[in-house]
Amino acid sequence: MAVDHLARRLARGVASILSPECEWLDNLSVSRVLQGDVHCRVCTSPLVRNVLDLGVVPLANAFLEEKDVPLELSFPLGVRACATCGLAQLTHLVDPEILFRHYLYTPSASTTWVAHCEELSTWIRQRTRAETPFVVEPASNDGCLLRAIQGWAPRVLGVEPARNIAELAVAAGVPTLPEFFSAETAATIRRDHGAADVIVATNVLAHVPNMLDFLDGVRVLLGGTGIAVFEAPYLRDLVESMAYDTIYHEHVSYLSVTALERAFALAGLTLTHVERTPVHGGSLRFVGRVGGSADDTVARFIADERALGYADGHALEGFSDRVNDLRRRLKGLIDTLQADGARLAGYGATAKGNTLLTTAGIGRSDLRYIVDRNPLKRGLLAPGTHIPVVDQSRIESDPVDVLVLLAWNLAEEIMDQQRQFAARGGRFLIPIPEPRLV
Ligand code: JHZ
Ligand code: ZN
Repeated sequence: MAVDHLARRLARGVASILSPECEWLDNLSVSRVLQGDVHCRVCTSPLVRNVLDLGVVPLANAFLEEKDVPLELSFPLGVRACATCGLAQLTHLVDPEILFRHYLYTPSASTTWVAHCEELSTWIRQRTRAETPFVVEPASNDGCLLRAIQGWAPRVLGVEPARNIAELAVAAGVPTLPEFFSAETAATIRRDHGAADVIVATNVLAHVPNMLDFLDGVRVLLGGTGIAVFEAPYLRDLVESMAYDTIYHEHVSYLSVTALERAFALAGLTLTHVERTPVHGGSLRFVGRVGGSADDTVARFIADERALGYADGHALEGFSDRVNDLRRRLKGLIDTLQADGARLAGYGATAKGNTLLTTAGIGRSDLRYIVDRNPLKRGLLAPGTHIPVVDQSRIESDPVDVLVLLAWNLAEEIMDQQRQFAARGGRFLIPIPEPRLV
């Protein structure tokens, strides 16, 4: 990326944080989220609970070239929670144009995720009544899920703001609109293609600053008997499994069912069903419809959240201390291994891995390199730590004793694939929920 282009993007990013006049912030109809002026993006109550302050860190997916290192910017990363509806959200937002217009993450690099897409596709098919359904996927990435869905629904449309990734999807045969999904985009799609029978949105609702506008778009686009299926990381799993590294600037909300039910109602949708799915360290799968009624899962989740303190953010008390303790223990374990002469590298150039490394003070002198099989990330440096991202062959040519699993959510798949490394005596360090060597 040309230096002046990067500089412009970064300058816009700073402006979007500091300036209330910034265009995209003006578009937030529900909340104006600025430093010192933080309201819940669902219920608009003031956010009174400080949950966590992770300092000032670079953007977790902003892998960069060596020459761009002097231009790298960092942004405050903190979480507050709403005592009224239980939503947890970031204290500072970065312009989605900067975060998502050019993207390096593609889920197809993980066999686990591809298998998950097959399962989700079947799950949706079983709940769809339309004979030739029209399926729309906001944030469709490289079309991984829609490719599975095309097996039973020939009419699909992806909506993906990352232009480089949308091109990959189109090349793979998945029609894709290179846009952010919003109420406005939804109205255009409905006008041009008709109502959707299915909307499926995985790992995007928590990424959207204006969640209510996104849900409004779902309502606008969904036909009367249509079904909207979502997946998003669950706040309860984040806290219980100490997945604090999944907190980064892309993830602006941390969702509970209590907050979701309220958001759906405000957008004119009914939250009709909720269940848990293990992906990404623990997520919710949930369904929205226009009209209709909830099954008993919704009330059950909400009752549990009330009992456990997730309905009013109580459950997040003490989380900060536990995170600080985990950070110290992880760094301590890595220091001890190095003192014993072990050589270490990372596996999985993940967004969360970058949060983990930068916030635990683990750097280039600790990890020689990070292996990743996604070609878009290779040859670049990890944000903040500037550890080089390399391909898997490096494990053979420049051997290490310990691989730190930065993609700990995919530990099984990676350890299975790295059996030879283990057979040679190599060990894996799994950092979350508790740093441990296997
Ligand atoms: P993975 C992404 O987070 C970003 P990340 C995003 N913001 C989001 O919300 C979550 O997903 C849900 C590599 N890998 O899925 C591929 C191998 O190299 O944990 C990926 O780069 N070899 C959208 O970045 C990375 O690991 C392997 O054998 O935290 C996994 O990234 C396998 C299995 C993976 O997401
Ligand atoms: Zn709220």
